[in-house]
Amino acid sequence: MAGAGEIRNFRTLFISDVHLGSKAARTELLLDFLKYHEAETVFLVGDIVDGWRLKRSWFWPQGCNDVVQKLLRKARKGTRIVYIPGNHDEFLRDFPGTHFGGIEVADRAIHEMADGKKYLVLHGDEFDVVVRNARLLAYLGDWAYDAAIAINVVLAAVRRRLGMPYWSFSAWAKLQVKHAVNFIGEFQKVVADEARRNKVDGVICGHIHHAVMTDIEGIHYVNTGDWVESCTAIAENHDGSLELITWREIKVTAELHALPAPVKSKDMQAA
Ligand SMILES: [Mn+2]
Repeated sequence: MAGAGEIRNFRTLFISDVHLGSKAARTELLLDFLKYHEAETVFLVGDIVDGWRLKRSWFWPQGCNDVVQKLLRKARKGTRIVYIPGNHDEFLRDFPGTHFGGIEVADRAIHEMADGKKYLVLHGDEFDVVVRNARLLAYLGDWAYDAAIAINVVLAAVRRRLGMPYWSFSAWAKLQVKHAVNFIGEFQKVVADEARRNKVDGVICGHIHHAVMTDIEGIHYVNTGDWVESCTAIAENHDGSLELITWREIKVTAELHALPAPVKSKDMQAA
């Protein structure tokens, strides 16, 4: 694992749920991460900017600008950057196919890894409705499933026009701590099903702030996590293999090693 000061080069990086504009965004750590990680392509997998927060009260410290500048600079230097909006930055969903500052906007993407495996890349909030009503939809069948997603997309667009916030799965799931594990499992299953319907090998998403790489009935389910708590990213190596990077852990470990030994001693802290 790379220590501080060593730049790593990847084929692709996947980052999501930064929530720029919310006080919880770990912009300093992300900036640091972007400094030490280069890639040919960077996918921003949604909820990069927290439009709902900004609508309520404007909070845009220098750290937010620094992150945006860093990404734009990467784009200028030749990194392909694809921005897939999430529910918190859904204002960008009105602009699929557009470019700004060298950044492409797309609803979802199919990414082919270096080894030829295909992955569906999407934020994942469109499946909230399926997760919420999983049992009912399973009972009603395929048509109800498709209808539920279609209605949800229309409803989200109407709410957006009316200036109402999108219903947030992740916030809601966190409130239901007892059931959160079930909901995460259900979300993963539903997203893996979508990958199967698209006849791809895997899926890379965000939204639920739960970074993981796992196999779900033959589909490689990958979640990028977030830059609010976990500070995680997914990286594709040049051979097509994927890596889950937890930057906070690497940073903390590197900082501990940099500390002189006596400072780490419990006696010193007690004193
Ligand atoms: Mn989201």
